[in-house]
Amino acid sequence: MHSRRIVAIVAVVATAGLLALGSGPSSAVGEVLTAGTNTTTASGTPVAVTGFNVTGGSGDVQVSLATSVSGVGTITLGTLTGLTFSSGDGTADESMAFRGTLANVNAALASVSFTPAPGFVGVVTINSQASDADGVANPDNGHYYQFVNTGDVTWAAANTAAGGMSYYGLTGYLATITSQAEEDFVQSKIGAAEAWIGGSDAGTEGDWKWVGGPEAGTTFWLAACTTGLQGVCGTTGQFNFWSASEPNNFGGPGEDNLQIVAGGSGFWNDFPDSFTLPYIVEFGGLGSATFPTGVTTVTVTAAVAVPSGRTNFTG
Ligand SMILES: [Ca+2]
Ligand SMILES: [Ca+2]
Ligand SMILES: [Ca+2]
Repeated sequence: MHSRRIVAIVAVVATAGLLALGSGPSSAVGEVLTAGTNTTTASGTPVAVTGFNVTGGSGDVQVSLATSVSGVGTITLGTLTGLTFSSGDGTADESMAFRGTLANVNAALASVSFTPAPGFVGVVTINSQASDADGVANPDNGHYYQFVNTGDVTWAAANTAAGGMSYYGLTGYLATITSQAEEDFVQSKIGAAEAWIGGSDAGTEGDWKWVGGPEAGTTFWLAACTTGLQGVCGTTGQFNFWSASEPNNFGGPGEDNLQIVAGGSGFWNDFPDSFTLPYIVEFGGLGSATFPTGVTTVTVTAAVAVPSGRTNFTG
């Protein structure tokens, strides 16, 4: 891979992930990413790639940079001040993702260089992307989540609010938890707080369905699954994470809405809509994500050598 002799198309992708204010995905997005300026270098010679810049949005931003294929060279940042890396470390990386204040991110973006792999000649593509810094995707499904803890609301109000939220083109919905990995990721967002999620049995008592997202209308729990189930129900084929003896439809009016209980266990409980809680919104599967992205090329030419056995004319 390090000695290809034909011209290849290599993509270096710079990904800048920009999230809005610290609360998460739905806050002010609107970052604008300017990709680096296309440039040229000789084989084996590092070159500065100038022109990368992020503007707009608010709060910290996240940026990623990556070559489109492996083995063609690496990207290095000359300035690492104030950056936190979620992949790579900013030195000789084929891909990297980092976050920081807009000023620190732009200082780093002003110090980008590309070092061609030994012997490589051809065109390298560097891809870039930006987003707000809280927009960390669940690696299990690529979805984003926002914990809304700015005033407790009923489940119905939370469900309506979630559906009105969007994140870089993805429409929100009350979280649908369909695997242990997703359960764990959501729990990491809410800590010891309690929160509404997107399940309800208001349609038919004891028939628990996800109400929104790609799973809308999917039944995940029926009585045959048994109370307190934590895992996949053999009857529905769906993941559950109930607290012991739940759901129990407790009390006179009953309980038709799904919450994660307080304390950090992540366990589920059926709860009355008249109660008010924070809620967690999921983004992914509805709509298409439109993060700011850019493409930059570095053309690596063969080094010019003076033929042996010949003296340059100096007259
Ligand atoms: Ca989900
Ligand atoms: Ca119920
Ligand atoms: Ca209950």
